[in-house]
Amino acid sequence: YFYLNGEPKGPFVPTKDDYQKVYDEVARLLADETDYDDGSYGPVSVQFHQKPMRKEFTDADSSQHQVLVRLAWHASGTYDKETGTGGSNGATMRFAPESDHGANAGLKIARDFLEPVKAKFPWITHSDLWTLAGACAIQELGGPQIPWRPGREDKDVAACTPDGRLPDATQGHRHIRDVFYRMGFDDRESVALIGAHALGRAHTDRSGFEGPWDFSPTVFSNEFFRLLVEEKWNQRKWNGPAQFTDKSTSTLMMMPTDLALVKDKAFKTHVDRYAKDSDAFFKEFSESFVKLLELGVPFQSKPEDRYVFKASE
Ligand code: ZEM
Repeated sequence: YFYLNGEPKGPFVPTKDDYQKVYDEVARLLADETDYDDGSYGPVSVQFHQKPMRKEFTDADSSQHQVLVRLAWHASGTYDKETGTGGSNGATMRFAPESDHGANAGLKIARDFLEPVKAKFPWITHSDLWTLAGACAIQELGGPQIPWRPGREDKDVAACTPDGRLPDATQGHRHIRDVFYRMGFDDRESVALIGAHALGRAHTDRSGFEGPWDFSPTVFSNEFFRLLVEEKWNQRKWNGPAQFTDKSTSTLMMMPTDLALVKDKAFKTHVDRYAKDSDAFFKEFSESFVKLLELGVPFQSKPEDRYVFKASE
């Protein structure tokens, strides 16, 4: 209930402006947090195609934006179109066992980051907040607009999804199709979505993999696809899981599922197209990401009622 002068005034019905305030708060916290970075991978300081000095990657290299994108993705990517279970509606990753699923390692950081926002705007559900924050992070990192609408409800622990619904990076093209088709995506949408790997990096203490996919991991771009096509990728010699490194600088990485996108002919058609056409990637990523965040959500509103949030300056 919404209280005015201590009197309950009936259910509070938030408007677009109220959700924009949530967006602004997430963006503000992200900007504050980014100031603590060493800045070496900040959006301003790194130019595309610039080859940085070889360096070790530390936590200071990644801001919270990328992990918020990963949270929105893992909250949504459990969807199973046959049973209608999983998906962003429910925010069941708040609970064990789902919070402890191997694929979700490191996402507590993202969930905790958003708790002060939830405290400030208690009327928003966790499931709406997590998806809105993902849309916010994409836009704030220079990505396409992500039209978003509310309507998700939090569910309890009984709605947790079984382990194994999210993709496993050690696998190949067949596994990618199994997982993304189960959600209801086709090849084109699957490839577009995985292009989010332009952002952020892998952490040895989360997934076991290590490093960023491109030279500007805090800028949304089609660099992931360009590098997949233009670089030569060699297996990295190390004790960690099988991953690949770029021949030119040995500073970047690709996981087996990433390279599956150029080994598989049908996937590669889209990789080639996105590598050449950034506008097509931005447009198709946005459409696919909007669809991802809405899988299995019983909206009262119509697609044309989605909000387009104003990005911060
Ligand atoms: Zn990811 N992803 N992902 N992904 N992902 C990681 C990191 C990030 C896969 C995967 O196993 C991994 C999509 C698809 C797939 C992001 C977004 C999206 C990491 C590293 C792994 C292992 C985690 C770590 O160590 O911190 C696989 C197998 C995928 C499909 C085949 C889709 C789709 C995404 C969004 C639309 C993002 C933003 C990151 C970087 C996170 C960070 O903290 O920097």
